[in-house]
Order: sequence, then C-alpha cells, then structure tokens
Amino acid sequence: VQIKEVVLHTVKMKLIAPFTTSFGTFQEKHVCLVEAIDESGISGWGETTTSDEPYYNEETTHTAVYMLKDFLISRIIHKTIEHPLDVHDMLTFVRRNQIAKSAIETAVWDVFAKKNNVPLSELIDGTKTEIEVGKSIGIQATPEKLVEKVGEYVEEGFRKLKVKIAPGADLDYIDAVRKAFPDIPLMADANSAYTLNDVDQLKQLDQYNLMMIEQPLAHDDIIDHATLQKEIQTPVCLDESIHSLEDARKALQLGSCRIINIKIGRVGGLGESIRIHDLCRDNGVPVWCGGMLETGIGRAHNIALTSLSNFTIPGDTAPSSHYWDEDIIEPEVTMDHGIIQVQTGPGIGFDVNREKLEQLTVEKESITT
Ligand code: OSB
Ligand code: MG
Repeated sequence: VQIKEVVLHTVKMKLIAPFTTSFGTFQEKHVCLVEAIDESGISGWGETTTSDEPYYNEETTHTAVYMLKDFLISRIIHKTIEHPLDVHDMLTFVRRNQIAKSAIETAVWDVFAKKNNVPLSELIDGTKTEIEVGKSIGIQATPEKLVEKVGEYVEEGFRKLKVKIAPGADLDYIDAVRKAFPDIPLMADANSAYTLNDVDQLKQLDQYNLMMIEQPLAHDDIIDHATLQKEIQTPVCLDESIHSLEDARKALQLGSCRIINIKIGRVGGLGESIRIHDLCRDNGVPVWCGGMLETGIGRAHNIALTSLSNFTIPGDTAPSSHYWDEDIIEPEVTMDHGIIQVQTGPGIGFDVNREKLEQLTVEKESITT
C-alpha cells in the first residue's frame, strides 16, 4: 500500500450525558478523524482517541493533530508499506505521542483490509464472530443514583458493569451496588486517584467480589502497583500505565497487575495492541478492550480488536447510542443481550456518512506531501 493523501477531519462532538471520572468531566470533545487515501482511491479511517484536555494522559486533540501534521504523516505518505504491522516501527523515531501515532496507523490498517477485501478482524486473525460488551459508568451524585443506573444497564443486558471511583466516592457506592446486585460482574476504575497511603481503604474493596480494580495508583507507576497487588485480593488491572509492549512485559514481570486493559490509542496502534494481547495470552493473563468515548470509527477498530481470542473479559465497547445522538458511521452498531456482532464487511466494516461528517467538522485539512 502507498498512501497518497491524508485528510484530517476535526469534528466537535457532544455527549448525550456528561461523563465524570476522578480527573474531570467530559461533555463536549473535539476529535480528529484521520482519512488515509491510497493510490487506488481507497479510504481508510482512524481516530485520535483524545479529549480536549491532557487529564487522562499528556495528549490532547490539538497535540495529536500537530504531531500528525508536523512529524508523523510525512513518515508514512508515499512510502511503500508492505504490511500495517510495519507502521509502528516507521513512527518510533518520535517519542511517545501514542494516540497521534495510532490515528494514522489504524487508518492504514483499514486501507489494507479494504484493499484485500477482508474484514479487519480477519486481517488480524481474530477468531470471534461476536463480542461481549460492558458499560463504564461515570461517578454519580449519590450511591442511589448509581444503583439506578446500574439497574438500567443490567436490564439492557451489559455483561460487565464498571463503576468509576475516587476518594469520597468509593466504598459507599460499591457497597450500595453490591447490595442491590449481589451477583453481577462488577469492577471499579479509579483513574489513578489513590496512593499507597490508601491501602487500607483499597483493602476494604476485597469484600465485594470485584472482577478487578483498574488503575488505582499513579498513571505512570508499575512499582507501587506491584506492592499493592501483594496487599489486596482484588486483581489489579492496568490502564494508564501501559503504553507499549515493553511496559506490559515489565508490569507482568513485576506482578503489577493480573489483567490488562488494552486501548489502541494509548499503546500507539493496532499492531502494538496485538503484540500486547499475544504476550498476555502466552502468560495466562486475560485482557479486555478499553474505551475512550470514541466515535463509531474508533469503536469499529475496538470491536475488530476484541475478536482476538484472549479478550476474554467484556470491554468498554457500548454502542454509539450510549454516547452520541447521531454517529458518523453507518449502519448503527446494535447490541443484543450484551452482544455485538463483529463486522463482516471489508476493513472497519462501516461507511462514513459524509454529510454527517461535514456537519460536525470544524476544521479540515488535506495533506499530500
Ligand atoms: O479510564 O477507561 C477509562 C473514558 C475516557 C477516559 C478514560 C476512561 C474512560 C472510560 C469510558 O472509562 C470508556 C468508554 O465507555 O468509552
Ligand atoms: Mg480506565
């Protein structure tokens, strides 16, 4: 494949409801949809899974667009790409900026799959035809409100409920949910809100039979997490701390976690996601696919990735209707009893609605050199 043109479509999206984590509340966000066009006119799509502020990690939508324009696209465009697995190494000369790299890398995967007329899941040797879906629930005003939300999502069929926690909104909330729903697959995500001084507090979570606690400690830590994992029974899952295959290898070696949340953007692309998946599989460590409140494009990549066999835990891959009034892809993703069918069309398996895209676009730039 040779990419001849890259179009950066920056869109403004408004969530149907605010989403609160320990680091802040999401309401509106800009994302850049990256369209890579090859010599035969095939368009592949990727997405910067960023938000407007650098609170989850150091990247923002602005920094991702900047990196793409000034450093990344020029390393890809007009080069012969034998396989999309090679794109990761073509971009390693730039340090970090994983989400920016991922946006162009995933677009190349889509082009490649479309060119070979196969679904992306098949190109990556995914074996599942359907995936189990979980729901990530933001911090609510009261435990009662959270119980109500969990009830709605359980009713809808979600296979895993993930509750955001933070100091001051933890044990009471989890206690209320567990009392109301003694048997549901339940987990907590702290988004780095605790330190080792909170071990006693975190130990108390052991009584609630949680599937895991996600990223309890610092966003850049794997040492303290190893200490914590020895102190608590609840399995630790890492999100923010894992940016690469090397990070994953070290975390497993240290015993920093027993589960890994893989996000394509955070680790720099689909290729690195596959490598981390394979490493975890070979070490008997389950993985699941995280979410970044993506549009349908990012989520299509997430669904394809989840078709790999070691994604044994339901991911944060709720259908678009949970985030957006109208998505930019067609057809709409639907969920039945907590199950989403892996797309069977070529590439990401969805069409981009150009009219909808234009309506949401606030900035558009075509790059050909
Ligand atoms: O920590 O997994 C996270 C959303 C934005 C940033 C970080 C996270 C999240 C979510 C929501 O938990 C996942 C989703 O529904 O897309
Ligand atoms: Mg998380």
